Amino acid sequence: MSSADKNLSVFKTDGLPDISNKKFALVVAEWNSEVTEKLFEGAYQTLIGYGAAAENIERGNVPGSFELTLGAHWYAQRSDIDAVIALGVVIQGETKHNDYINHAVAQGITNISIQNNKPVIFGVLTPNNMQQAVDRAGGVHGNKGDEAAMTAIKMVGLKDKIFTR
Ligand code: RBF
Repeated sequence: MSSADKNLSVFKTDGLPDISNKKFALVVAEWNSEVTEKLFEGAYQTLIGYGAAAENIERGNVPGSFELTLGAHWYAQRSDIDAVIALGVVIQGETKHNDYINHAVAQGITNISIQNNKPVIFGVLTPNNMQQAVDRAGGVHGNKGDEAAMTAIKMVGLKDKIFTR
């Protein structure tokens, strides 16, 4: 993968699936809400922009990123939801807590994705400081919320390609 491909904000958009009948759940951490709201906005607008219906997008808030796993699990258990996107910001360096939270959420989201057999997207920023977070949530480095939504769309399409024959 070239470095240009790593910024998914300039994603490849050819061959994207029809998501007009797909349902998405966005789970948003309230901790660092000034940034998580921007991630949500980016993810929501990307889903809408690529054809999702507003009534097919649900949102649930959780207090902090640590709770993203359970919030996402609850949505992922619903058979009508096609993909879940977990959005949070854990600032490194402010506290050793970040290591515990980041690892727990990364592992938790991996686990519930496999358990529920559907995409659960890790949209958690782990920057060194607030400025880096702001830069990645609608700032100079794009919006990781957009990328999380695009990842969800692509994984929904891949699942259909593999299982719908
Ligand atoms: N939640 C976040 O989403 N981002 C953080 O940067 C963050 N830092 C925390 C630092 C400390 C010392 C504590 C105790 C919690 C922090 N949380 C953070 C909240 C955490 O995700 C969770 O909501 C709480 O630990 C309750 O389970």
